[in-house]
Amino acid sequence: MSKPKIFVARAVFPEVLERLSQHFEVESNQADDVLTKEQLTARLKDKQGAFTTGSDRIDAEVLAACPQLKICANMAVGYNNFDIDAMTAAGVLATNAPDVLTETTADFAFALLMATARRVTESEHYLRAGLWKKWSFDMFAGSDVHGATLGILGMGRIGQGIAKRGAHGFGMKVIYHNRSRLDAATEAACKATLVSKEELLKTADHLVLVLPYSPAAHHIIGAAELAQMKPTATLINIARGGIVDDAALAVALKERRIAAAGLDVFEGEPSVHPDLLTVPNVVLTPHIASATIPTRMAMANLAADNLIAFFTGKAPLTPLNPAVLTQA
Ligand code: 8YV
Repeated sequence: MSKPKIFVARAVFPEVLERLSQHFEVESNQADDVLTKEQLTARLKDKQGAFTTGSDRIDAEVLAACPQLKICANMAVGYNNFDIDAMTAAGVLATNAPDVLTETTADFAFALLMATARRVTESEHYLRAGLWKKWSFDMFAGSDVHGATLGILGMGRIGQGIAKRGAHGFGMKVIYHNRSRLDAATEAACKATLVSKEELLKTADHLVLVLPYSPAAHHIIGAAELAQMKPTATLINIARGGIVDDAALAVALKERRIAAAGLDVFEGEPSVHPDLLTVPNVVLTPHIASATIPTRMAMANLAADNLIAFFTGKAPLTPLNPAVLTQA
């Protein structure tokens, strides 16, 4: 029997490709070219499966041109690159890669928070530029992380990991806003209190965004929300570009309406709003929150596991539209 054909849309670990090739006829993009929609469609046309990343958009147009496609396995927990409704309508299973990146991503939220609040990159640039001539009492004075109020918008698995680090590691008071309230045991483990969005914005010393992107979350932090934050506050976005209005944020940072921001995701990335590149009180990283080798390996293997399970008649591990599996 011939093996199902799959396309791996971006470069991955050779070990994972090797695993996949035991089960599939694999075509891969090890050159790691960022494919246009037309190129992606052309490569998927004769495939039954796709191994995708957050930069590969699967929508109704792609699906219509690829009638043999049965499953798209995303090597990401976020899946706003998938049009889930269109995939369900086309009978194409979508899977993502949750859990395996939770702790690594929560670690990174703290890396970015601490770098931002304590002005690590700004002061390093100053030193490298040869500007450091003497100690002074307020040089690069930042804001404390320990004991401060940590606000979390979006309290899923990663939000909870951040809350635990803040509450137990840094003695922070943790407040959160989420679509639904956590159960009492989880709230207690996170030492977190549910508040309104307005209260969150007004009270947080450090506000971390960890909610999934959806059209409803577009610019959920814009000029009006930034105006409600403390002028001493820090804003951290490790969620998705588009959740923050980057142009409004650049203005707020420039005018010191908030103290600083740490951003790992951007509207239209890899492009970054030009004004964010010129304001000093922002720490910018290129979407690396899940980037450790063990975690990226686990994410890739989970995407591979989903493909292998699906084509060997087993239950996929992390389906997003499981209704497809029972469709006639
Ligand atoms: C991925 C992410 O690295 O998992 C996610 O949702 O944003 C990152 O961990 C990125 O999306 C590439 O797939």
